[in-house]
Amino acid sequence: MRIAFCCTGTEPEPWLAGLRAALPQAQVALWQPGAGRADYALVWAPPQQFFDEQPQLKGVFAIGAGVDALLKLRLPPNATVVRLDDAGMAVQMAEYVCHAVIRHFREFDVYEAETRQGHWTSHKPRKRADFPVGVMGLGVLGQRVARALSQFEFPVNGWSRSPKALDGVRSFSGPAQLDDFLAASRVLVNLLPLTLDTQGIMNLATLSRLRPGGYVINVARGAHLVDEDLLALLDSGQLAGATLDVFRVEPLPPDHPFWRQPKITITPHTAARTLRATSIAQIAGKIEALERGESVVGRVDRGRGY
Ligand code: NDP
Ligand code: OXD
Repeated sequence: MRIAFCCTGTEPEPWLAGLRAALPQAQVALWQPGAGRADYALVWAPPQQFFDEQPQLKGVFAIGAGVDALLKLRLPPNATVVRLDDAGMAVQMAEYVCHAVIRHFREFDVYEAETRQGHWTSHKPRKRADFPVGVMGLGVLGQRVARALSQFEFPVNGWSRSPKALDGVRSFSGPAQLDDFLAASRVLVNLLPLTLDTQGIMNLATLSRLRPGGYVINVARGAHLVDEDLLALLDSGQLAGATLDVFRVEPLPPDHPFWRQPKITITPHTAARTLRATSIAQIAGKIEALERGESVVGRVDRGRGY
């Protein structure tokens, strides 16, 4: 069995060594233009040339959870496309989102600014009931985030394509229930995949439906958010702030107005990182399962876009 590794922006050697150790029967190689044909591939931001030269691939494994960029390429017609299924990302995402929600709810950002100025001031405690959190996307990551938030006793709403029954989460589904979901939420967490249906979903109309003093946490993809609409709602005071990990252009260009808006907290696409050892173990297990003719979880539905 031959495995090609084609991941832009990733140091290949530790991945190649890990894959060789996990699958000693396989020939694992870093892809170079003109390389021999492989059975399986591990990819992140591969060039189109890679797939054009490898039409026989049986399986394509993204070393991330989001496959929006991958699905824009012409892929081998018969390849099973598989994304990472948690692989250590869900707990990181739960940490990130809980940190952002709690920092805003408890006003830790305000306290930090005040104590830096030498001010000893305490603020009236805010009520958790006044901060219902809406999680858009209740998949592998969204469900873990919703569970963590409900353990902190925030009221949690969730919105997905199909209805869900999750303890401590009020479920909304489909376009018909989006307005009700937004109206019931004050903090909005985006964990949707980027698809034709979800691009630009956080815009003037939808963000205006949040409860007054709304707060936006975008950890999915930059193209879910209409940047100008967020800025307008922050300027008008309708939204209280935002924590953004993902952007339409990454790295966020130095002249982008988000850098200068003090109500926006920026992190550099780091909410949930791919963990190499866990990911290799997961992918190796799935390659073995596919070789045995079994099905695997995390299979991407190309038509659905995630
Ligand atoms: P999943 O595919 O497991 O879950 C997607 C969820 O979104 C599902 O609940 C799905 O509904 C819902 N959904 C999809 N389309 C729609 C729609 N049109 N309307 C309503 N709900 C919809 O994805 P993950 O949880 O694994 O990951 C989510 C995203 O997080 C990734 O696509 C990626 O962009 C981003 N990400 C960001 C990282 C970071 O570091 N910032 C790291 C990793 C991922 P249903 O359940 O009904 O199918
Ligand atoms: C992912 C990401 O999709 O890193 O895994 O954003």
